[in-house]
Amino acid sequence: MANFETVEVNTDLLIVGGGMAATGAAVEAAYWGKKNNVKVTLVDKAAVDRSGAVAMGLSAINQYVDLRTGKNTVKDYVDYVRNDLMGITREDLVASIARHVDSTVHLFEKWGLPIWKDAEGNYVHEGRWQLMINGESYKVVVAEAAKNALGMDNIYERVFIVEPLMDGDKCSGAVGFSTRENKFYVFKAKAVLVAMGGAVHVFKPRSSGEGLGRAWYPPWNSGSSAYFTIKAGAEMTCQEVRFIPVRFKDAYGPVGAWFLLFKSRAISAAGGEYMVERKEELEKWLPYGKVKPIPANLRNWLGMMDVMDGKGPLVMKTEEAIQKIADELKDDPKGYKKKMKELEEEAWEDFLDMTISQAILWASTNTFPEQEPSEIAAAEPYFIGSHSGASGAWVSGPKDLAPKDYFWGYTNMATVKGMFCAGDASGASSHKFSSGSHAEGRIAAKAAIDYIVKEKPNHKYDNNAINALKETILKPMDIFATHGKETSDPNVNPNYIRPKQFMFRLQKIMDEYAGGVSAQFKTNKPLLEKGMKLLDYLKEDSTKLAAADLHELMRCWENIQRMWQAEAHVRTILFREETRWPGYYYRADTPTIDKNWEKFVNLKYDVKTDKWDVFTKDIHHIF
Ligand code: SFD
Ligand code: AMP
Repeated sequence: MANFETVEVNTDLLIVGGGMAATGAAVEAAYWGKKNNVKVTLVDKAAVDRSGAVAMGLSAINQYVDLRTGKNTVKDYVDYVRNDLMGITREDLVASIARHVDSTVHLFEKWGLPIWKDAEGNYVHEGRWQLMINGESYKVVVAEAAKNALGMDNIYERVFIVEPLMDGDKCSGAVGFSTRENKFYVFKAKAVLVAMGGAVHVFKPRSSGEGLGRAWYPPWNSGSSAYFTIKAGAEMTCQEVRFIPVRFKDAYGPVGAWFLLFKSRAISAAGGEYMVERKEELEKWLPYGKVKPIPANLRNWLGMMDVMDGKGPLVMKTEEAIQKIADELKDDPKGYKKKMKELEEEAWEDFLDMTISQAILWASTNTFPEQEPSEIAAAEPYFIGSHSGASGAWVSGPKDLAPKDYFWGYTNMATVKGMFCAGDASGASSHKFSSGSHAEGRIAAKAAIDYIVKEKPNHKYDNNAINALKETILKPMDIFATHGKETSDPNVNPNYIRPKQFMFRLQKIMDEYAGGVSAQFKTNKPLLEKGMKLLDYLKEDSTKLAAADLHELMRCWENIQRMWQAEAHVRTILFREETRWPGYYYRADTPTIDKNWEKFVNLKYDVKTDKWDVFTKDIHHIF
């Protein structure tokens, strides 16, 4: 076996991940931990300052409920989320975040995040729930707060977490490896808070060749949360509710600021505005076709229909939107010029704050947003429970809000004891975004400390099992060391598969059989069944993955984790015999929305029998 030192770390609460939810968890856990003498440790595969989805920064805070002014209520937010997700949402979880998210945003401001203000000193809204920020350093700001709270001695960076440790039915830690040194890490803990983000590159991306790796959501979120929770035996929910964002094509610049702040229109090459011309289609998706705002997946769907009719490309009328705003000052030439400059700057900053590559693409293609429109397109599917998708673990709601069967003792605890989830890791509570994920991290951390204090878990560890895990996790290094020199091209070898090839194979299966970009997001039962069979073969070959170095070892495990996310997804779409989110995926053999399916589809993996169980759970309304 590869010669790796084993490093053991003993702690009370282990936070796995270092993104928005994890940094929120760190701040809250440090506070309650100090009061209760509970040790808190955080481990991230990257450097917390720039890890996760907010690495590049963001240009908006997408969840701010504004309870202070009384303009909105928690119920308003729950109604918005339920409608956007076509009825499939845990109202208790959405409300739990909504009632706390404003205080998290106020903390961001206190820590130094610049939030746009108007002349009266009020926050500048992008839309009803969204605030504009100068967010290039957003992640550094929240990371600093987390580091100050925990102390660097309690933070492990560049350690990739692979597997949970279990003591019977309780989660007792995690194992992983350093991506810089030959070290295998064993974290022993009384409770674990999972916040390792969503999953990208499960489906074949539009980007290829020199653009490979460019995606809207960060490619380094590779399904670790889903894998970790599934392997621990946790019940998972909404694994079919992937997210397809419409984005500026090829560099994936977000559209929210254009639609909401600049009030821009999107049209097809044929000149029509699909949101207007295809209004009648919305009647087919009632009652959600009639709600305001129109659900994200239905907005996608109307645009996709234009593309499928050969009317593409779709474009965002940036020049028209900018002109319309500036025209308000057309009788004041000086003011007009100043406004035009300001709008131009805002357009560029929107991308420079969060998707720098889109600004680079605009620059390299001589695009002047104030003069010409830009192409937009539906991106490949992502698994991201914090945005407009919903996949994640099935977690307990808060005692005061949760219906009986949604509550089992500690808020945000999965169905596995001692395992808490937040951000993309927890499901059925969409539209938390960066701020809600941070708030949910805080909620989950407080509950996890409470669990540790009240339950006083005292775990047993099986050294043989840990050694076996070490052997399995490092096996790709052994395979390459043994066989790597047997062929002149190390990519072509009958004894192994390299992680990049493995990833391409996974993406091809998902793209063609599970409704990816090249299948126009459409699938059906026979396609899914064939896809499942191919995933089985892929799983067989995953034991033959080979890694030439530590970086590739990480790539091997990222792709195994993606494969498990893929399997959970295919099994769930197969089970739900309707089409509920046509702009996310379309089951061509069950092409309509069906009231009888207004239920959660949950699933669970049993590690002992290697069997999956897929079943429904009722939706309870509390508002
Ligand atoms: O408009 C392991 N998001 C936006 N949110 C907003 O509030 N405003 C916006 O403007 C947003 N936009 C946006 C957004 C994201 C992206 C990529 C773009 C634009 C281009 C969404 C939020 O960013 C998102 O909802 C939250 O960040 C989710 O938080 P969380 O904590 O669930 O995920 P994370 O922040 O990505 O962190 C994951 C962490 O896990 C680590 N990790 N660590 C150890 N071992 C492993 N195996 C690990 N695997 C992963 C990561 O390193 C990271 O620290 S807009 O376009 O929507
Ligand atoms: P995006 O940039 O697409 O991630 O959007 C940012 C925020 O604006 C999210 O909360 C979206 O749901 C919302 N949003 C984007 N476009 C629209 C639209 N056309 N109508 C209503 N809300 C939107």
